[in-house]
Amino acid sequence: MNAARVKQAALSAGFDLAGVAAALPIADGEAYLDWAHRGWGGRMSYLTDHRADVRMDPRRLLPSARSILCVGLVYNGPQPYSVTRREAELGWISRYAWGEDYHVILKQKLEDVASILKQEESFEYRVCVDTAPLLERSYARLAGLGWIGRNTCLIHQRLGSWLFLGEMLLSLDLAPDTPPPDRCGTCRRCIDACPTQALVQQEGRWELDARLCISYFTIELKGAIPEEHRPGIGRHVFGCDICQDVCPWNRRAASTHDPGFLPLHEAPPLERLAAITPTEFRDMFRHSPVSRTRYAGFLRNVAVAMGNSGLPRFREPLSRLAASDDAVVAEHARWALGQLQSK
Ligand code: B12
Ligand code: SF4
Ligand code: SF4
Repeated sequence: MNAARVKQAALSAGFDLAGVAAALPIADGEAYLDWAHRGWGGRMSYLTDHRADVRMDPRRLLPSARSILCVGLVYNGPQPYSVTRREAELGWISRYAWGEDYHVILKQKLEDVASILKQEESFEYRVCVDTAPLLERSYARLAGLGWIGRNTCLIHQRLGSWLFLGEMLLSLDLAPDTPPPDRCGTCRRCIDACPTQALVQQEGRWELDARLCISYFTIELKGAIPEEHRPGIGRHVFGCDICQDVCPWNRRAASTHDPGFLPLHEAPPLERLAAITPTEFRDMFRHSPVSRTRYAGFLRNVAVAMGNSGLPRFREPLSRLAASDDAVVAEHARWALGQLQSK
């Protein structure tokens, strides 16, 4: 079987992009270890524990691996970007979490690709989407899917950066693709737009200090959000899209053709979110990436967003959250009340 056939099978299974990289260690691995050792992964221990070393060689995930099929799937829709939604009463859920959980959708499609190809030849494979210790963006770049922008996202010249990535490690020997040129040029819009200055230059290239990123605070960080970082979070209740919203390559970004990514939750009113019960939270976000924050983490984020809204009418729902049994939610709500008071 050759690389063209494998990529064709990926496109016929519904992926927007497909390319091949060799299943070998890569130079970005060193930069990754530096990043992890510098502590820029914050408390995401799954990035910095023994799994940091696993990331150095894809053959540690599948010893027989010779090639990596890298795929991209667009999740974007025609809805306006967060930087244009100014309504103070609305929270912002980031674009990637509006629909169903992408892990499930991409894994199923990759299994479909394996089934198609298995009819023609037998091989070993392993499917990865997000959670495996693999440098997904780096391999996707090597497989020709796009370049890595200063916002650290993989960008495709025609489709933009609203892409999920997935991989299939394969025991097949396939001809690798070549990475495209970096097309950021002299632009630095993402760097200037980031409200928390999380994009930092490090030895000539831009990296993300996750400890400053809104996406990290609102999705990954458990417990209290450091007070000094709360104002920068604005009205984000799950993730952040700003450094992609402002990217010129997303001005005419493609829209998804996958019904699973049709938006269910976009910019919900904060007042409604502050009042949801645990059962409503489960029902609303059962199949969505938002479930990762869990109920209390989500209410914590809603409290911060209300505190940053400047709207006095949020005092009442915040007073209710301040009486929460969850100490973290209650403390963030008290902080938010203080913010509204000081305004
Ligand atoms: C941890 C994690 C996060 C962390 C840290 C993000 C980060 N930039 O490091 C947090 C929680 C902040 C996060 C946020 C988001 N994430 Co995330 N995240 C991951 C995860 C699980 C690991 C990433 C990682 O290893 N980070 C550590 C840094 C050092 O590695 P890296 O960013 O991959 O960078 C490597 C290469 O890109 C390369 N590189 C970086 N810069 C440059 C520059 C040049 C010139 C070159 C040659 C190479 C190069 O070297 C680095 C290794 O040293 C991946 C899935 C995976 N297994 O890879 C998803 C992933 C990166 N996330 C994804 C998404 C969608 C997001 C969000 C958009 C979600 C949101 N809306 O909130 C944001 C985007 C924020 C941003 N600007 O990056 C997608 C990215 C798709 C894309 N088009 O790039 C991934 C690939 C998940 C997936 N399977 O689709 N994420
Ligand atoms: S996701 Fe938001 S906070 Fe994180 S780097 Fe991009 S703009 Fe900054
Ligand atoms: S906003 Fe500009 S610098 Fe940032 S990723 Fe896009 S093109 Fe590159």
